[in-house]
Amino acid sequence: MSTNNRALRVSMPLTVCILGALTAAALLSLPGPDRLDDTATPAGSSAETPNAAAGGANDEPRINIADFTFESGISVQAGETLTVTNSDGVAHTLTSNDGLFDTGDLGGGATGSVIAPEVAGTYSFICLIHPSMTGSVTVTP
Ligand SMILES: [Cu+2]
Repeated sequence: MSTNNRALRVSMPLTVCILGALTAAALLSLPGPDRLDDTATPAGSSAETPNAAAGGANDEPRINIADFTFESGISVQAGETLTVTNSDGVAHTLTSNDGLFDTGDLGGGATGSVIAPEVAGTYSFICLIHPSMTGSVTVTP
């Protein structure tokens, strides 16, 4: 008796599965114009708010220091937080030549941040501890 019951319990979900698979296959094979529209949707429609409050955004601008060299080619929006990571084993600073921003001493492996100036442009900086270390950041409006 119990064998029959078990067989029933197994066959019911199986039937549902097969029906579901067939339905899915039928839907996928439909020549839906909607599907074509989906792929054609431009990706730039999700506009970021320019003055978004500082938070744990994943696309936060970062600059890395390694081997006594500032990472180059970094750009940041005016007023935005720029995260600075010191990947060396000794302390560095990232200090604006114009005194506009300064991480202060960043120990080996430490992370700090500066706020980008409000005026767009290219800003040069140095490491106060090793003045031969120089770099620049591009601030965009
Ligand atoms: Cu340094």
